[in-house]
Amino acid sequence: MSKIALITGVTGQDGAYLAEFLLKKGYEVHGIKRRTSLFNTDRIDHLYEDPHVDNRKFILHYGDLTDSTSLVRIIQKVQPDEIYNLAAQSHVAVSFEEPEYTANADGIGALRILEAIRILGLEKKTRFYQASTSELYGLVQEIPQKETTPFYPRSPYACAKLYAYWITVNYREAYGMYACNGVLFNHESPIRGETFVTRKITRAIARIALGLQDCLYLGNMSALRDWGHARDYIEMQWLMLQQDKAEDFVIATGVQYSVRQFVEFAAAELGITLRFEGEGDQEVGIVAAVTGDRAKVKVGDVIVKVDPRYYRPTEVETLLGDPTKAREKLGWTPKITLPELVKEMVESDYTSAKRDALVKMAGFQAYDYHE
Ligand code: NDP
Ligand code: GDR
Repeated sequence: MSKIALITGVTGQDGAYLAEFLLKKGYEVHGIKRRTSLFNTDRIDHLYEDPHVDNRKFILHYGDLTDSTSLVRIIQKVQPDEIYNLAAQSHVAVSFEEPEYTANADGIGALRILEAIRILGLEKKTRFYQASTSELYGLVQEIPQKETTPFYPRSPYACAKLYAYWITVNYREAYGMYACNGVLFNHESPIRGETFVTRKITRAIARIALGLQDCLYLGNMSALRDWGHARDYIEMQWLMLQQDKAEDFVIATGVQYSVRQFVEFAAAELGITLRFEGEGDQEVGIVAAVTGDRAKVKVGDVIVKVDPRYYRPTEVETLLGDPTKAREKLGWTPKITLPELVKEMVESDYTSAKRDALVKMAGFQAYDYHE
């Protein structure tokens, strides 16, 4: 009998990689997706199986983390061996605009699943993974951050995730459930959401290089992050549920870069050397040199500007993880470096932008998008 996994947030970046990973391992994979007015399954369309076919291995259910009834019904029907709770309103800046919804989905949502497991008497059968985050460290108390570093959340998102973190620990201790937190640092990929800073940068640089966009507007370029590749981090989520005893783990690369450096690396992939001038709101990125024939920009063009609208009311300035526990106990080390990640993301966005440029040249206006 193959194991059964249920993934919330299956239509997101991590959900898509995890579903593919578990299917390759022979799991029967169930995913929860939300009803949306347009299709939201782009990232998992390649895994889709026709519902008319028998013995499907990948099955989607409508549900929502803010709706206990749907969660109880799905968990009762699926009887999962493992639940990966990846669903969340995952954008930190947006959480300042939608704090109550974020608390409901990201905080209470985890509780709803844990309670569903308990109500259905599945405490001994179903293992639970909570997608916790380095944002918990917020205003940093220690560098690098590890499992024992105190938390200091700095956004409604991080406060909601703090609740989810502790309720997971509490259900483990109170009811003996196999429930654990993966405290994951930022991880990115070509299918990262377009409004997170890395993808916003790689997408904009590709479009600027092809003349589809003039400028990239960013917020705090001095923020420091420990960026890994989502594909590397998925294996960890699975490994954490395969241990004898449930424990919480930090997952990170242990290497840190600034947003500014990320922009420089991305531009360099297309032959653009950037020079940064000015300070604060006045800082700009100017084209200092162009090599190769992939970028249609000129020396002296200003292609990066600061827009204070992207500043956050409270910022997390520096995150750097110490993944020693994961390395020692789970034998895990990340395989993909930041330069490799940037290259993969830029190449993917450059290919999409070339398609848009062709559409534009053929007389159809390409989708113009600056967020
Ligand atoms: P994404 O934003 O790409 O995906 C989030 C998923 O959650 C989407 O499938 C989304 O559905 C779904 N979702 C949102 N709200 C609800 C809801 N109310 N009910 C059901 N589903 C919902 O996030 P990632 O894949 O990047 O991250 C996965 C998880 O890991 C998240 O919980 C995130 O907070 C956490 N995390 C992510 C890190 C990262 O760097 N990527 C680092 C640390 C933690 P839809 O497609 O319809 O929008
Ligand atoms: P983060 O990721 O907040 O770390 O949360 P994001 O990519 O949004 O921001 C990283 C840093 O870049 C700065 N920044 C900008 N960010 C965005 N989105 N847009 C901009 O224009 C911009 N300019 C500068 C931000 O201020 C920040 O310092 C991500 C999410 O995936 C969370 O769900 C997850 O928990 C954490 O990573 C770990």
